[in-house]
Amino acid sequence: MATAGKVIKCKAAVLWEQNKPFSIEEVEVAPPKAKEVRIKILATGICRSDDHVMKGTLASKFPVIVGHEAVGVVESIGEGVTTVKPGDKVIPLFAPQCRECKSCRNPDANLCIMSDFTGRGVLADGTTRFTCRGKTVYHFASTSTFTEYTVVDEFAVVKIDDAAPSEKICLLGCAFSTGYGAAVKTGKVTPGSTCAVFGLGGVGLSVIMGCKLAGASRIIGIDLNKDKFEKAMAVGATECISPKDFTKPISEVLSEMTEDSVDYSFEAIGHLETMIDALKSCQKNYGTCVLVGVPPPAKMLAYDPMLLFMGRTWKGCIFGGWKSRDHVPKLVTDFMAKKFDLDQLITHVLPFKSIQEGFELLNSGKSIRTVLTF
Ligand code: COD
Ligand code: ZN
Repeated sequence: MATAGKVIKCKAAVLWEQNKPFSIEEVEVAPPKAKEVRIKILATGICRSDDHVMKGTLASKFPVIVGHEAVGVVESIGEGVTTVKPGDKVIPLFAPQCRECKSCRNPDANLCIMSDFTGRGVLADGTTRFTCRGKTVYHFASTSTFTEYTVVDEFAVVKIDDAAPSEKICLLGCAFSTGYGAAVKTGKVTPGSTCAVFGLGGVGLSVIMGCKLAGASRIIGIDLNKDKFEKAMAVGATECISPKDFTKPISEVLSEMTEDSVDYSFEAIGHLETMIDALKSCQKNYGTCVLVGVPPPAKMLAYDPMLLFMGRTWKGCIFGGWKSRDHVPKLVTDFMAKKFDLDQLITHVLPFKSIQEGFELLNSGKSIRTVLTF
């Protein structure tokens, strides 16, 4: 492309400091260095984790360009890039896969050593490709997608089917893959089993879709907000309950509803109390509980070890446990084959310039997923 090798000036949503709104700025995006890829973003979803950076509950340097759930097209590649080429439709990967580290070599693991969950904010060579008003701007989670163009390391991007609709499959970059993978990949829900899903936001709904696809016979959705029930039933819950309707813990309610508790429980809220109640909710001898909600920073859990001693399995996962470069293209293929539907999760589509409105929808609880288009 004509822009290859040159600095691109484009629009990006910059967070200059914590607790301040996005500022749409003209930024300079440097060309990709060796083993890097410059991407033109086509669509990007708004995720709670982006909001966590804004509020300071997720570590990051400032100024920063956040956003990590997107689809784009490769504009140019640096020296030595072999897995994508200009013109390819791609998904940037916040959970990268270098294919060399110990986790990448383990068939059951997905937390690549190159992941940036601690807020380093730079590419693998230790520098950034963004500047704005003469200042260095940091990257976020190996991706940075709230910009017309971004640069990522080759290990943090994968080619997908060119025919896939960008405004929908951007959700495979985070929300859907996270919840769906928690059920089918990490929890390994079995046909005929019973499941309980705590929290019916976008992630919880994706867990429900996974449980349904895995053949669960009973899927019980739990949320304080009963407005969430209709959609949960539409995507596969067989019944929904609210803690507000009971004086006892949900784990006890579930035990009565299901004859000695559910086989699988999932926590998609991110609260310490519901994490423990989700653990108590799975069958005491063989049940599995999966933590999907991001725990609050610097908080400890206190719970009765007997809960685990009796035989329960307690696990967690990031990005559903998927190995991103191996699995994301297959998830896109499954979507194209109509194995699951993402329409239920997308409540709003807005132009990129309305990003601040998208975050207001998130914070008022009115949206499940807002997708920004360019
Ligand atoms: N009991 C029942 N329901 C509750 C309670 C409670 N005590 N408290 C809140 N809820 C409900 C809310 O009413 C809401 O419906 C739901 O829980 C939470 O939904 P959202 O919409 O706030 O959140 P989501 O679905 O977008 O999910 C966000 C998580 C909170 C799960 C968040 O931790 C997350 O995004 N996790 C993904 C994990 C991951 O891998 N992240 C990595 C990159 S983002
Ligand atoms: Zn996310």
